[in-house]
Amino acid sequence: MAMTFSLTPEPEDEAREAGRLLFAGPVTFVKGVVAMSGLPPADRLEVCFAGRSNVGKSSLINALTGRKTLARASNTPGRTQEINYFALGEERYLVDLPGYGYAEAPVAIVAKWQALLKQYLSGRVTLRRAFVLIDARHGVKAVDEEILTLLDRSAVTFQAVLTKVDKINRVEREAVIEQVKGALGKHPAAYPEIVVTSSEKGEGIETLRALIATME
Ligand SMILES: Nc1nc2c(ncn2[C@@H]2O[C@H](COP(=O)(O)OP(=O)(O)OP(=O)(O)O)[C@@H](O)[C@H]2O)c(=O)[nH]1
Ligand SMILES: [Mg+2]
Repeated sequence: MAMTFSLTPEPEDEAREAGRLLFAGPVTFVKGVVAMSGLPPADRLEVCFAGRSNVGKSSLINALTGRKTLARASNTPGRTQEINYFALGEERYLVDLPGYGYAEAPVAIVAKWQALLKQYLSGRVTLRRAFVLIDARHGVKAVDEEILTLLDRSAVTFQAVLTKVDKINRVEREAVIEQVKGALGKHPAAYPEIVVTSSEKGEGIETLRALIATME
């Protein structure tokens, strides 16, 4: 059966308020994890942010939490090399994953990240959803397919999040959304709604907050 994809609608007032409240509460950096044994206790729901190096994962976490420098964001690709855990009070973990597709990363390091990523995605029982970030200027690329397939195999529901949408115009926006819809159609673990965001301009941020707050 063909899946149909749409954009995530604006949240209802109640969900929007739940999102606002959750993200207005205390946010703390918990730890950077380099091995499964280092994961914090699985005592609350968590969502992770995956995507190519430089796609805007850390910037999105900063925008969601309204803290400019909570997650390190930079022009240097491959900066985030650990699984970084952030806590929203005692309600949720937000997990910033190492970026993939960074051509200059040494092979041995890449292999190590991939192994950890695989273990994390298939072995974390409280992981409720993976947000897979896609640069709105580029759409879904071959390097993204690898993680989408990994998510299918791990049976982790993933939701595509377009980033940096402030950098493209209306026409480009429609085109990339169509491209992403087509690419997601091949993945059984894809959640049927796409979120369009700009960490720079705030677009889609309240929608994501509401999604994370109302997840069960
Ligand atoms: N215009 C614009 N630039 C953005 C946006 N989000 C991120 N950027 C820029 O994109 C670059 C990379 O952002 P990061 O948040 O560090 O990307 P990342 O995915 O965490 O990268 P790694 O940790 O290396 O995997 C930075 O220069 C950001 O300022 C956005 O919504 N709009
Ligand atoms: Mg980062």
